[in-house]
This record gives sequence, structure tokens and C-alpha cells, in this order.
Amino acid sequence: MDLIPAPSRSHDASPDLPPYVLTDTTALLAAPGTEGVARVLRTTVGAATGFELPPGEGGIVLALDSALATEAYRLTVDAHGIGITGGSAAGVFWGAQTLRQLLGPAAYRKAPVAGAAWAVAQTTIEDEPRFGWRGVMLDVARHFMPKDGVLRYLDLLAAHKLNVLHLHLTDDQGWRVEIKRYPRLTEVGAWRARTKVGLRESPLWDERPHGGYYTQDDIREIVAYAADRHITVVPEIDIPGHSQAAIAAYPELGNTDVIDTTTLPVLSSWGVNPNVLAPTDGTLRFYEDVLDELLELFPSPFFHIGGDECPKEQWKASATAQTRIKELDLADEDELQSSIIRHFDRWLAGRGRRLIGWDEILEGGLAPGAAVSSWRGYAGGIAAAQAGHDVVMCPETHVYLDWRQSDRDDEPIPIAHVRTLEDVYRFEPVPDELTPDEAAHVIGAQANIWTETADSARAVDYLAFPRLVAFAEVAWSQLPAPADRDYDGFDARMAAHYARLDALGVEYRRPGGPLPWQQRPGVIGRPIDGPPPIV
Ligand code: TNX
Repeated sequence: MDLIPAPSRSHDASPDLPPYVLTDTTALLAAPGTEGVARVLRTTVGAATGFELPPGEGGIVLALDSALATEAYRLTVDAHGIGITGGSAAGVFWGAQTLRQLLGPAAYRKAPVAGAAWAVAQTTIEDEPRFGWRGVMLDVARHFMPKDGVLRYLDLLAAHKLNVLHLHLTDDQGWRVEIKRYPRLTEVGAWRARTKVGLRESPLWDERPHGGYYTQDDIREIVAYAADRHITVVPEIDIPGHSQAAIAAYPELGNTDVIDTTTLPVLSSWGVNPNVLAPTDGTLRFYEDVLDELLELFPSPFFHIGGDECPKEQWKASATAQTRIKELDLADEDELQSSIIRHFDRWLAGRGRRLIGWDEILEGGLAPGAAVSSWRGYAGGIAAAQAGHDVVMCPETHVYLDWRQSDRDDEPIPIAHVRTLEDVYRFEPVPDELTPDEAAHVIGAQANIWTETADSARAVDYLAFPRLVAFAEVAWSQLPAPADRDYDGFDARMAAHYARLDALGVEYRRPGGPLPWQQRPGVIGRPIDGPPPIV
């Protein structure tokens, strides 16, 4: 059946038994609690087949089953119909995604095409995910992805049983969410005059202004659309580094006693940036106001506060920062950063939410309730899990999808090390160093898509696919240890999956390399053996 991600258990009935065939009279019965899944099934499978799937007996039946784990489902196909039960609506929803795969690639289209047959072979599938956090981070700050593109990515995540979209909403190069109290964040911070094409050392510029942001209603729509697909949207507001777009909008947020922050534009090139937030009460109040508005928009239990790549040079040179270090009785600038993260850890906890940050938040002491996105390899995640903190494993060594997919010269803007489809398939989120109790703190895994080199949804597709498919199987399925994984078997199932991606309109990287229009001739990346993978 070539299912991806591979289910926990499946028992195919004898091939002599007739398949169940969907027709224009097939009904869809949604037991209490599964109405939302039925609604999404009608908009997807209904659109692809052209069948109305009216409520009623005799066809597809959706129901809850309290004996199943929350996200688990059981899908049965016999001669009379299809049953999907789940431990919750989420489980039923993931079962419905499996049904789409059983229906064949045409089930992923938005309207019927000639010749599609809707026969489903008799089978029983029992399935549940390995991890509760099966995430993708999309960097919509470096290059803005318009709202429709985000909704499309939510569809793509859902089709792969991924359930967290971490939206990197702010960075040096752009602020992408409307904040009513501080309109300049988007008036000024949501666009830049021009853009470096390629990495910092590239001489090329795109002289078109670049920008865009989500209104608060756009965010409400994105969050609701995600919820219908059992996906949680985790917002990231990156502090105290990667904040030049905010400083360009409100110069008082920067280290005004070190540089003239009124001259700082929204950044148009890439890299780790020395212009960071001033560690003042004014900055804390400003970001509390920002988060106050976001709490209303994002029901996510986790709020991501960034914390990565904050150079401390300006704090070392700033009398204000140094005075604060003394006042708070801190040892150094690392503890100063930690005090900011701790502040927001307490602030969020007081509002019923949890802080998550990049693994730099370990430096200077981890805030008590914080969870960690382990990106600089596994080390941060191991330290955090050993200290009893929850961890999302997203090591750049394995699941940074902005990294080159092969060593070919025609990879578009190739950066960092080669990470092939097979490398991602062999990614193991739980490192051997952890005891079982510590390993339980690894709440999941995440693939990160940074977009310095991806200026459109088409370019994001190329980076994300097919590697995100391998990642989805790692995050969902119970796979053996990396060396024992059946990559050839996965690759064989990919043949069927490429047809699904084609039907979805995903511009994935072909196994044979980039198509001519997926290349970026003349735009340099960085040699494989070059400096560290910071773009
Ligand atoms: C490091 S990962 C960053 C990002 C870059 C990325 C490029 C992380 C927390 N910070 O700002 O986009 O490398 O791969």
C-alpha cells in the first residue's frame, strides 16, 4: 500500500476479496466528536472525487474509541464500507489521511480528473505516532510567505501527519505579525529596501523591496485552519538577538548608548548580527505588550522566545547593560541574557503558557519551566533532558532543510553540509546517551526550514521535499536504530509518494537532481568544507 509514514500494524485481507469502491452515493457518517474531521474529508476527498459524501449510513463511518491513545486510530475496510475510529478527533483525522493515501494519488487533487478509480482494498490498519510533537519550523521572516502559502503548508503537514507548525515570525530582516499597540513594527519592520541574493559573501542583490506581514485576522485564520487539521501553530518572537527589524521600527529598543540606533534599517543581508536588544525594563515591557496581543491569537501551550545567536559585544560596551548586571547581581552577559529569558518564562507561566527557546537559553542557567529546541547538534537537548526539561530535537546536523541535498554543482545556492533524503531518514531524535526517564523528556522532533536562500514558496518546496517526507516517517513511525532502517524499502514507497506530491502540486527535488528552473546558476553558496554553517 506504500503508506508514508509507515503504520504500526496492518493486516491486508486476501486479495481475492473485492475492494470497497467509493461512488457518488457513498455516505459519510460522523459520530459525535468527529464532525470536524468529516468537514475536512468533504473538502479534500469530496473535492477530489466530486462526490458529496452526504451524511448517512452505508459508506464511511467516523467514530471515537476511548480505548485508543489520543492520536491513535484504527482503519478498517471491508466489502461494505470504511470505518475510522480514533482515540480523539486527532486520531480519526490521521486515519483519514491514511484513507487518502489508500485512495490513490488522484485523491490529492482539488477537482476530479478523468479515469480515477476509487477502489480501496480490504485491510485493517492500527496506528499511532511515536512522538507528540512532530514539527516543522518555517522561517517567514527572512522571506515572507504570504498567507495562502502558509495555509497550503498546513495542508502538506497534515497529509504527512505532522502536527506542529513553528512560525519564525520575527528576525533582523523582517517583522511579520501585526501588533496593534506598536504599528511601526509592521509599517517599518515588515519590509526591507533590498535583499542579498545568496549568502553574505555573494556580491548579488535583488533591488526589489521585499516585505509582507500577517494581520491579526490572518493569524486567526491560519490558527483555525491549522486546528481543523489538528496542527498547533507555535509562534516565535526572537529575542534578544535577531531583532533588528524591531529596532528599526522602535530605535529605543536597541543599545542607544553604544550605537546610533536611529540609523539602523531592517537588515537586507544575512548572518549573526551584533545589533541586539537593550536589556532594559523598557524592552521587557515592550515585549510583554507584544506577547499580550499574541496570547489572544495563538492558543498554543508553547510560546517560542528565540534566544539564539545573541552576540554580547554591545552589552559589554553599554553602561546601561553593565549597570543592570550589577543591579541584578549577575556574573556576566550570559546571565543577563538568561535573566531576560527567565523573566518571560515566569511571565508566560503566569498566563498558563510555557516558554520554549533555542538551546542558547541553557547558557547562564535555564529558566525553570523552559523547554529547549536543540539545534546545535544534540548536546543542548541532552543537557536539558538530563536536567529534567522537555526537548524538541531539531539538530542542524540532521534536519536543517536549508542545507544542500547533494554535492552536485547545480544544487540551488548550496550551503552547509550535504544532507540527503537518506540522511534525514536515518535521523534519530532520541540520543543513546539518555536514560529511559530522560528520554521521556524528548517530546518530539522538528525539521527547520530557514529561508535566506529560499525567496518563494517554490524554493521552499524544493528544500522541504522530499526530505520532509522522510522526516515525517521518523517522527511518526516506530523505526529501528538508524543503521538498521530499511532505506531501500522507504525509497521504494517514495515512488508512490512522488505521485501524491505531484497531485498536490509540490515542486520537490527530483531524485535525479534539480530541474533546470530549480537551479540558481551564478548565485554562490558556500563550499562544503568552508566555515561553519551560518548564513
Ligand atoms: C542559525 S538555527 C540560525 C538561523 C539561521 C540558520 C541557517 C538558529 C536558531 N539560528 O538564524 O537562519 O542558522 O541555517
